[in-house]
Amino acid sequence: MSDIKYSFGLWTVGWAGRDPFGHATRPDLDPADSIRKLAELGAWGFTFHDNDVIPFDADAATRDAAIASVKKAAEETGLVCEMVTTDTFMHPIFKAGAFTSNSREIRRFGLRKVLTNVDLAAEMGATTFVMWGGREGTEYDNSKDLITAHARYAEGIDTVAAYIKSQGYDLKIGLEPKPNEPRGDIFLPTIGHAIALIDTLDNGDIVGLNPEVGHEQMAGLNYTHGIALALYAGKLFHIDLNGQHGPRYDQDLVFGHGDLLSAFFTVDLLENGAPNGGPRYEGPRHFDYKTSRTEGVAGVWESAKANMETYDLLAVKAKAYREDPEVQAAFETAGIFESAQSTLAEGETIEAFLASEETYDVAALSDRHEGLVNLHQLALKHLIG
Ligand code: GLT
Ligand code: MN
Ligand code: MN
Ligand code: MN
Repeated sequence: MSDIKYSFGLWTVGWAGRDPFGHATRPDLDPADSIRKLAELGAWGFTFHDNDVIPFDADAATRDAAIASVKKAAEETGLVCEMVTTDTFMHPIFKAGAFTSNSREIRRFGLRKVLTNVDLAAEMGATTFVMWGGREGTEYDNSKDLITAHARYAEGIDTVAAYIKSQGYDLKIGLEPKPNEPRGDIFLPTIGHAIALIDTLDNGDIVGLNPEVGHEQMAGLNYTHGIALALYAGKLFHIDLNGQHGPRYDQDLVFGHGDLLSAFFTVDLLENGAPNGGPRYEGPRHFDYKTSRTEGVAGVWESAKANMETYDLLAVKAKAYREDPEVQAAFETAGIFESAQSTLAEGETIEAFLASEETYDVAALSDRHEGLVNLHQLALKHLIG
């Protein structure tokens, strides 16, 4: 395998197959065993929710033992705990949200759970703290004051960010958008919505995004465009890679097992950067998928391997695509390199621009051949050739 840093949520391999229509199809796994197995398969890191490891009702001794067991497995294998996240969705107390519940007591309970978990994240050496607000939302538009709910959401996130700073932790928050499921409508449904809310925070400098492939695609959106915007905004702090077939329930397939062409362009952007350079994603290649419930335990590890294998294969193909002189020539024809020139010249004022006698050959410009089908066919040939 390549030396790309792959990381896995313990809840991904740990999913026993319980869904709204059926019981578990596999046994629950011991998180420490999962860490050992992931290390064996060549993963670099792991991530977890507090309750993937520590039962919701755990007393202090149970909690300490659970953390010690995971730490021991991490130390033995060298697997890095790079991200920690909080379960604010499973327990019935969070049925109407944690940070956006109408109940102030529930919000204070949720905040305490998250802040306690920030301490654990720092203790584990994690550098990213993900917040997926799965229950922050509604089924009915009149069930919350929608403006106030966003204010409470912002308040909660800002408080967590302020706490991270006050403790001097080396942690950044990654908000994870999702349009729906489990709520009818989840707040911060897309990358763009999250960036807009971050802009209102006092401590937004340490708050960014953890976009998931399938979640953007559930909203009918283009994941690669979304992470490009997040990179441009300096907000791509973490990623959740998986597969999805268009707008429907959250499929959480293995990376590349959904829209393969989209996965190719995602890998191309992550591994090779944009054609004209610009900000790069330097974090771990993190997978958040679910082993299909048709699979036995063998399938859990086959699926984990398949994620890394698919990414590796796409990385090799994306590199060859970008190094192909024909592709570079097609970039030139399409004007991709010209797009790096600013529209106004350096120092050119708007007044000077408007006053200039510059003329445009509208007919010739309209006839411009972009050669985009050729360029895309070159990509396709690299992908399946
Ligand atoms: C849950 C969700 C994922 C999020 C996890 C982080 S929880 O499994 O479906 O997309 O990344 O809280
Ligand atoms: Mn998902
Ligand atoms: Mn996710
Ligand atoms: Mn998920």
